[in-house]
Amino acid sequence: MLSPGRALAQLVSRTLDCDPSLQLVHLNKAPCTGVNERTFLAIKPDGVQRHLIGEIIRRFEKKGFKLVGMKLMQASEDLLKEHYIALYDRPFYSHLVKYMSSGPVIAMVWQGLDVVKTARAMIGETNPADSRPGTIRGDFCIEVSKNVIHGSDSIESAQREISLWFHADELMCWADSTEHWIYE
Ligand code: D4T
Repeated sequence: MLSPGRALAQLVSRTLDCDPSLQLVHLNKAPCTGVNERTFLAIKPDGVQRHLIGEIIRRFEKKGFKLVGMKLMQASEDLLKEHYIALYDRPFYSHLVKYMSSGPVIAMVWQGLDVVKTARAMIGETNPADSRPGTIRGDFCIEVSKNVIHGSDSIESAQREISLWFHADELMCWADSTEHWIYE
């Protein structure tokens, strides 16, 4: 059972994050479900170098998802080792960490109904050769080790990755004026 203080904190957090009439509320303790589900996406160094930032953001924006956090950054090896910890024993792990830290990446948090699953579908398969045309990897890359974009593979991964890459005050809750044309 939650203490009264904690229950109140959860209620406040939930109210703040879900109320679209509040324009710019900074917080990270969101109940990430329904239309407030969030995913972590990162345009990898090859995507940045190949000038694909605008093209990739355009796809998620036009789909109807809401951008709630974004930064251009050079990720440290420590951050990337933690991010890819589940792949620690894979032969490509060190190369992956080096490549991901070799140049700037665009780290982003997107929000919307089923955004984790839908973003993965829009991204395509891990190996671009298996990705259908129309997906990001199907359209813009060839090799698995240069596959342009990362997307969280589950809601749990998304929550872990968002808190790894972003501070609470870097995420924004804002009212999207088109929302009632996107959701019932
Ligand atoms: P990410 O995590 O980058 O969105 O990729 P996926 O979720 O689609 O796939 P993953 O975690 O299995 O792989 C992470 C990352 O490692 C690169 N990779 C993968 C690689 O360089 N060689 C390989 O053989 C594999 C399987 C590509 C994505």
